[in-house]
Amino acid sequence: EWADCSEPYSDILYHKAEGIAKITINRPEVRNAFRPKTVKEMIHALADARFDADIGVVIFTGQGNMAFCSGGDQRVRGDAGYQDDEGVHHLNVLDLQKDIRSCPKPIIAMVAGYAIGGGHVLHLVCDLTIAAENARFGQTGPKVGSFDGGFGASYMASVVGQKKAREIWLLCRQYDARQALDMGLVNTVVALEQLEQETVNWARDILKHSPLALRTLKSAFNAGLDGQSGIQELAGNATMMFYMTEEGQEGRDAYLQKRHPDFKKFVRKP
Ligand code: 1HA
Repeated sequence: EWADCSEPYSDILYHKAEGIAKITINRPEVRNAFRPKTVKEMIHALADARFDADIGVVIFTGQGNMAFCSGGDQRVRGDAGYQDDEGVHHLNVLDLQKDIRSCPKPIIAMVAGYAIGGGHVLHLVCDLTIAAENARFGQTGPKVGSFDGGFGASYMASVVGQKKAREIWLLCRQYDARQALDMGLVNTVVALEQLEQETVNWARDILKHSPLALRTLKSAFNAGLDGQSGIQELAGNATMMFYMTEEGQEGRDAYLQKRHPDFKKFVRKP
């Protein structure tokens, strides 16, 4: 049974249950297109999930069966981005993408219906994607005057290969769940009625495993493609684990006790 934590939000729903946080874009009337506020709320909820020690896995999804997300809300697209209520233009979904990648907890995209445009890139940057049989995937940028040349291009190419990634962007076709599975864009395809149960099953399996192993693996998978910031993440985990050792703590203790550190008792491993 999900606990409802949606109270502070208008554009999303936010739920928690047994170690799982679920963030749902709640704008089904526009196929769950996001406006700056939607993205701001998703960033906020994701941060909450990250800092909640009881949460081990995050699910991203869209309200209803018609769409996961149809990308940026074209009705509020101004001349330099998507306009918020103050008229300021944003491309803040790029910040959300970075937060999804750098979140040390696994994130699963649960996709029913359309994952299109910027909504397609959102599922792409999640660690895993569980698709319902009615899921449809694709980019529209070159058709509607946009493109995502960041994770949307290079990371997509690393997921589906260069030829397929270029096809997806150059032709702007839609692909059904089976085609998406065949090209490695999703992890599994299930009946629509099974979608949430199956996604929760995957999350439960993940929750059985070592949090430290999971977070280090995630940063390791990111490291190559994310360049300096990928290395920073991976190295941050190394530092965290070093802090957890007696050897690391000897340095701290010596400093605080105003004495020379004694590292002699720590063996040099081959
Ligand atoms: O590329 C980026 C970015 C790149 C760099 C940095 C930041 C970025 C941020 C965003 C994006 C983008 O997302 S660009 C791509 C924007 N999205 C699209 O081009 C997809 C537009 N939607 C569709 O192609 C179709 O609606 C659909 C394939 C998702 C669903 O088709 P379907 O089932 O036939 O429904 P449809 O009748 O088209 O849509 C239902 C309602 O939802 C329509 O409104 P209504 O006529 O009922 O008033 C439709 O206009 C609305 N809607 C759907 N998607 C959007 C939308 N309204 C605004 N924005 C949308 N994205």
